[in-house]
Amino acid sequence: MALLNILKYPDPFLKTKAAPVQSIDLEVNKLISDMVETMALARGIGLAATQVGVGKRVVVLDVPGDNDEERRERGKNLIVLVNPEIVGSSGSITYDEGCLSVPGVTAEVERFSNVTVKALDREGALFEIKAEGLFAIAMQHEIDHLDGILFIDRLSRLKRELIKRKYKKAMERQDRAL
Ligand code: GNR
Ligand code: NI
Repeated sequence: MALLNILKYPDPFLKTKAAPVQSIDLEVNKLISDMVETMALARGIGLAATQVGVGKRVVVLDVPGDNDEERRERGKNLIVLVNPEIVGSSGSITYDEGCLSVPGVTAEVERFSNVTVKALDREGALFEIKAEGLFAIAMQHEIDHLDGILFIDRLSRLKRELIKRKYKKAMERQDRAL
């Protein structure tokens, strides 16, 4: 297991579109293990390979459930998506999103409230999963990463410019503190 470096906006690699995984070999398995470890340490609910500088369509998710028990325990809802595809969607939901690649800022983003996603699991078996609420939001957020899209790209131009300024200031503050 190894910790991976999470790329931060405005790293140009975050804008790249990831390629489908051809075979879930040892290398992809190692990537998945390292992404799970990296997501846990960063306390994220999801992580896309693009964020760790790998252009492969791989996502890991660990979205806490509604009850307290599930909120405390990490890895309980761990799910791996290889070559994920949204095959059904409905409704809309607005949520205050954050991103490990855009640390320190959040913004309200509108997405589908329900999605059905088709993907391969770690063993290469095809499966379909229906998601709602935060789980559905996180899946869309991660699939966006694989297509080179950040949550700030989904904001109106005005809101995007405001949040970029806020982010820049937060980053400068952090640099000075180091
Ligand atoms: O940890 C994360 N929390 C989160 C909260 C609201 C909407 C999306 C997310 S995903 C984010 C981790 C991350 O950046 N994944 O790409
Ligand atoms: Ni993100």
